[in-house]
Amino acid sequence: MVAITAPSSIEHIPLVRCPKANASPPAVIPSIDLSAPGAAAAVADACRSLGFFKATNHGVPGGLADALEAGAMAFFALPQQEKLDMSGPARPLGYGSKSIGSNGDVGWLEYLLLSVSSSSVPSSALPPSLRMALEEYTRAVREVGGRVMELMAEGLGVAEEERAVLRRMVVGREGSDEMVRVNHYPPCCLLPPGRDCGVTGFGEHTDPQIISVLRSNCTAGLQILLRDSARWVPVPPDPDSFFVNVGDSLQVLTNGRFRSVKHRVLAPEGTESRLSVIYFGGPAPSQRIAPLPQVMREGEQSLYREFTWGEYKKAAYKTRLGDNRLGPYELL
Ligand code: GA4
Repeated sequence: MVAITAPSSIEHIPLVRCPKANASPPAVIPSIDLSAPGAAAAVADACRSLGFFKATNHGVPGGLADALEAGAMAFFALPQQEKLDMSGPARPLGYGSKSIGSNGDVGWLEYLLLSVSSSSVPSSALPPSLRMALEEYTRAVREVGGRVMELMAEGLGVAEEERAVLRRMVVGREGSDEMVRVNHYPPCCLLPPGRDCGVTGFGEHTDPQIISVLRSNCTAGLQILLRDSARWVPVPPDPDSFFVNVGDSLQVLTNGRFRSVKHRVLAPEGTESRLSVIYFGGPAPSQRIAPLPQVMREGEQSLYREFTWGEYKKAAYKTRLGDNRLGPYELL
């Protein structure tokens, strides 16, 4: 853990203009065309091996993300007190700066964490343009999440008439627990340029939900952990694509076939800030999280003690970011 003692430069960060994203990411991050034949098998492969992939050809117009990025950067450029007054401190929802969760984790970032109801993002005090951009963006990204969950089920071999099993736990389901998080990582230049300043933007963790769908501007920083080689690899940013994470709950629903991915963000060096927006697809608090009968082989034992999403979330919020939250639920 890096102690962050330098003064904050979180106010007045200019909007970053994007050069075209690198067209050929390192082979390690699978890039999947969601509309191509074979997408379901590719999604399942990526979720088994990495718990992470890049989704292209997703159908979300670029303008939605651009509008949200502009609105978010204008919001983060406001004086600290105004941001707090508008959204309230993150406990856990609202505006947060450097402090993550309530158990002592810190990072080089500020953020907005909001809950999403099926029709709106309840953030009534936010500037109207930001609120509208968030609502439109969230509606579109939720659809990407839903489509991905269908492809996941198909790739797991679930029969056609039941392929909506995962999607229906989250999308359009009364009381489902969807959230959206806007993270702003200002540049952090604690060391001479060219040296890895190594400051943590957001510490390593897995997401507790079913899936997370992330989009960032063109500033790098996201890394994922390759479980097999215990190696951190950078994820080249691509503002035209989404990145999908398998969450802990999906690991349980698939009885360990899909693995939740450990990821982290390093603070940007140089002059450009990183802005990312993440949609977290969680089910209703009463949803039972246990291996889906549709994916289990005959006689297969569950690897996890069953829980509800509400129980797991409550326990998760008592942990530190880097803790192994599924550990206490593992059987065998
Ligand atoms: C990680 C995924 C989401 O960002 C989040 C985070 C939450 C928070 O920031 O309040 C947590 C973290 C996340 C898991 C462990 C607890 C709770 C911070 C933390 C230390 C919103 C979520 O749902 O879980």
